[in-house]
Amino acid sequence: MKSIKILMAITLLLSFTACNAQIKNAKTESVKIYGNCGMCESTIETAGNIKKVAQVDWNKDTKMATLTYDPSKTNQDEILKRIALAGYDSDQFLAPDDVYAQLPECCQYERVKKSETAKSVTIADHSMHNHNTMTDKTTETKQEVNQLKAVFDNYFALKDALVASDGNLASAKAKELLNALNAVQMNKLSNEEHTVWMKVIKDLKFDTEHIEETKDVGHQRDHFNTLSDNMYQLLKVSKQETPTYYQHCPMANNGKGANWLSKENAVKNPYYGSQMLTCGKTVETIE
Ligand SMILES: [Cu+2]
Repeated sequence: MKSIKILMAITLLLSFTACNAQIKNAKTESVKIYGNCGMCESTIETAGNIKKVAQVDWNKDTKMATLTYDPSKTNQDEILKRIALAGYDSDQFLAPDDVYAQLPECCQYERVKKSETAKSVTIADHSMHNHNTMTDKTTETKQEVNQLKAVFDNYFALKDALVASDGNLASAKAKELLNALNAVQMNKLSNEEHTVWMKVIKDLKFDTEHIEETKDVGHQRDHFNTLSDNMYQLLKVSKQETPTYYQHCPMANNGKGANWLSKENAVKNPYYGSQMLTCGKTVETIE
């Protein structure tokens, strides 16, 4: 019995060392993170982990997390900030209230009174940047936090190519959009984004692939119609730094009408281009 225990201990030790071996000059710290259950554990660890850079091991009984990280690439604040953005408070960073509210019921741990020292983290939080000299790393973290931004930006570029009725450019932009879609790490999405993502990703890729495969603007516009509907659903649940305008043209799609998203309130119709450039109107402003 004793030998089995020792064997288990050795195996555990070895696997632990093997994981950490990937992280260079690993620094280890212990820090409290608030949470409840096993589901919290996986969310916390997934949010904190970055391959070869940071590893989080959270204990649901003690609420203590072991952070192992490469100090030349990240720091405790960055890890805790990512975890706060996934819904979990630490004594240093508080999760945004809306993200906390979206946690499954079993994960809604009791929040301690907001401490004076803890900072409330928001998606567009710039307060950290001022006293953080590692600019590159901060940018990296921010991209992860707002990783759907590349998807939306490439969609807008595709839309502009269709406004210009440029099938070659639209095909090229669709290729970039496809790359951006493939680069999204689902586990870094918020719960709400994740739900919509699962619903629309197959169709997003389908339409984007078809737009890429042709130079025929008419065919591209057919796919852009459904692509825009799905992008709209995704954008509705994703935090934006600037407003997006949801616009409608009643004549497009053989008179059935079609919508699209734009960063400008002024109408530039992607379904007709110069033929009917300003046909349409803004039907919703998404803040
Ligand atoms: Cu097609």
